[in-house]
Amino acid sequence: MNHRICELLNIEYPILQGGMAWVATAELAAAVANGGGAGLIAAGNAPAEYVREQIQKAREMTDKTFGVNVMMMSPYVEDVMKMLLEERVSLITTGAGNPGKYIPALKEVGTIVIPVIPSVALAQKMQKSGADAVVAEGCEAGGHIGELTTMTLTPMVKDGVDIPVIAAGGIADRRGVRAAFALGADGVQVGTRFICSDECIVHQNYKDMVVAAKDRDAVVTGRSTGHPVRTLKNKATKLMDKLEAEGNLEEFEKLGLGALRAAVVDGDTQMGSVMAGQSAGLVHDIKPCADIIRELFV
Ligand code: TUI
Repeated sequence: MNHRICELLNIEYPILQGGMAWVATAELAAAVANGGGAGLIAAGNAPAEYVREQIQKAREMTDKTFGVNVMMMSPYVEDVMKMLLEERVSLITTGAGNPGKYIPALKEVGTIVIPVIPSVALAQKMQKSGADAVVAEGCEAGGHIGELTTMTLTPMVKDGVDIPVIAAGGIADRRGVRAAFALGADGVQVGTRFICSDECIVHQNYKDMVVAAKDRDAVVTGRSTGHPVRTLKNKATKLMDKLEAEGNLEEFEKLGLGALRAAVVDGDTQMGSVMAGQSAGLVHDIKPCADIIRELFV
C-alpha cells in the first residue's frame, strides 16, 4: 500500500473521504475512519460550536484518524479555525479558498493540513505556506469545482510540488484508484461513493438519486457566475440554466440558498441541490463504508 499518505495520516488505506457540506457528519467520518481511511467532518457553512459537537461525537465513535474539512467561503471560517486550534484535531482539509494564513498556527498544534486545490499555482502556493499534502481535485467532482480534469490536473500538480498529491474527482471504484496511482497520485479522495453508504445520514431520496444516476446526469450550473457547482440534474438545475441564459443572476442566487439542506435533510431531490460528481454513474448500491473502502483497494 502507498506508505507516504498512510504514514502521514496513520491510516491503513491511502484514502480520504471528501468533505461534503451537510453530508459529511460525525457518523460518516467515524465510519470511514473505522474502515481504514481518513474520515472528514464537513464544516460547510455551520457555526463553530456545531462543528465542535460533531468532533466530540466522532471521538466517541472512533479512535482512528478523522479530521474536519473547512469551507473557506463560510461566514464562520475564523471561528471554526479558532475552535480547531483548541480541539487540536489531527487533520484538516480545506476547500473553496486559500487557507494559507491559518497554516502556521495549525502546524503549531500538530494538525496536518491538506488543502484541496484546482490548479498547479495554488498547489505550489500551499506547499510554500507549509501544507503537508494537497488534494488535486478535477472537475469530475461534485460541488464547487475548478476547470481541469483529474486526468490532466493530477500529473501536472505532481510535477509541480514535492509534497504528496492526493487525486480527487471521478474516483468511485478500483479502476479509478488504479488510474489515480498511474497518474502519479500518492492517494485518493472519494466523495460521491460514500454518499451511498449505510452510515451516511443523507435522506434516502438523495442516495436513491445517486444510485439511479446515469453517465450524463451530473451537470454543472453557474459557470457564468464564477462559482460553477456540479449537482445531479433536476427541476432546479433546469430552472437555473434558464435563469443563467437570461442573465437573471439575482433569481439564480435565490434558488441556491438552502437548496443543499433541502436535498440532504428534507429529501427534496427536485428543487434541492443534489451535489454529486460524475462518478454517480458508477455507483450502483448502498453498503457499509468499510466494504466500500475494501472494494476500492482489492
Ligand atoms: O470546495 C470544494 N467543493 C465544494 S465547497 C462547497 S460549499 C459551496 N457551495 C457553493 C458555492 C461555493 C461553495 C461545495 N463543494 N472543492 C474543493 C475546491 N476548492 N474546488 C475548488 C477549490 C478552490 C477554489 C479556489 C480552492 C482554492 C481556491 O482559491 C482561490 C484563492 O486563491 O483564494
